[in-house]
Amino acid sequence: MGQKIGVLVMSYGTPQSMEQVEAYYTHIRRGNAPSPEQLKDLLSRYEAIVGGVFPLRENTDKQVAALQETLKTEGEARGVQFVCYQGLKHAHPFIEDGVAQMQQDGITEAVGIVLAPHYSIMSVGGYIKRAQEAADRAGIKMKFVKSYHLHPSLIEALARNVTAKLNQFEEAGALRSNVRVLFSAHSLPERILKMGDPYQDQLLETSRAVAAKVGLNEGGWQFTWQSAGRTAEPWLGPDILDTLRSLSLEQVEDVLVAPVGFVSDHLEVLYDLDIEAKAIAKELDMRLERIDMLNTDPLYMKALSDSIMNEWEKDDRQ
Ligand code: FEC
Repeated sequence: MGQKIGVLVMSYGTPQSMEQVEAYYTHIRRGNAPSPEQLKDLLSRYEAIVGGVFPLRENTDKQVAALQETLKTEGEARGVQFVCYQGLKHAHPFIEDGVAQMQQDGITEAVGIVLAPHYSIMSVGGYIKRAQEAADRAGIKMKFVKSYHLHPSLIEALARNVTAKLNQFEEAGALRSNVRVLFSAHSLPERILKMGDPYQDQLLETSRAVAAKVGLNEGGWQFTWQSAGRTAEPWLGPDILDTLRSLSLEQVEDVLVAPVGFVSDHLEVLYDLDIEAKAIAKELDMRLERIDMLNTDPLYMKALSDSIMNEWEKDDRQ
């Protein structure tokens, strides 16, 4: 097999035990330890989620393995070998560890991609900055996929998952046209808008494309934020909990949430939506369901692998 090309697959990262939560939280807060109340609150959220305490760890492993498999065929067709390395934002192996491993394995060219489809300077931009700095130190030539929020396979997978849940509403006796679809994503501080950040626009583009593919009419869907940080500055809204309260006033009884900003099962989905939002929905006498997450969906793997190929084959002079 010909030259080895590194693929740095970057993801958020999660602790691997309750004892590691404090260090993890401190890392997210750029070295500032959380208060005892903040730590207690986060520990209780991890305790509350079902299906394994830290499911993101295993899900990221599975996604990277599935992507490696998908890239095998692409490499064979091009006479090169794509080798995946994990680089996590807030846990081991950190982004810098992934780059160091590539250097140790003699990799000189690599492509980086984040397991999050939408670009923001505060999210994907942060991953890329750290990877680029580490690659410069290691003498590795790196290119990056910045976003892939409109890749046809991603839209197809999300639309299929929305349709599957709408069918379930119908089977349970609801009128399909009465179900409100809420597309959601992690909120960020409002100041990103003044920075001309593309995050919000890209999320709306994904939502619009999925809505069109599913055949939702204009009033059948809307976008809302979730999981905002608890800091003093304003975060993008409306938050999903407020959106549910407004929908209740509009007499909406059936809601399907599609967290298009996330790609796997983890705390922000399993707690913020499945426990917290569902509890509010119950109080409001609403039925709230969530679409399945993509995890290792072959269509998602295709979206990642196509985006990596496109970036790798881009002419450097462009
Ligand atoms: O399952 C897990 O263990 C981890 C789930 C998880 C994912 C995730 C994704 C994103 N975040 C984004 C932005 C922020 C900003 C802050 C922030 C804080 C937290 C905390 C936890 C957490 N995030 Fe996260 N995020 C996940 C988990 N996130 C836990 C800390 C406690 C809390 O606030 O709930 C605020 C930082 C600060 O205080 O300065 C900003 C964005 C994404 C989606 C893109 C991506 O995956 O990178 C954006 C998964």
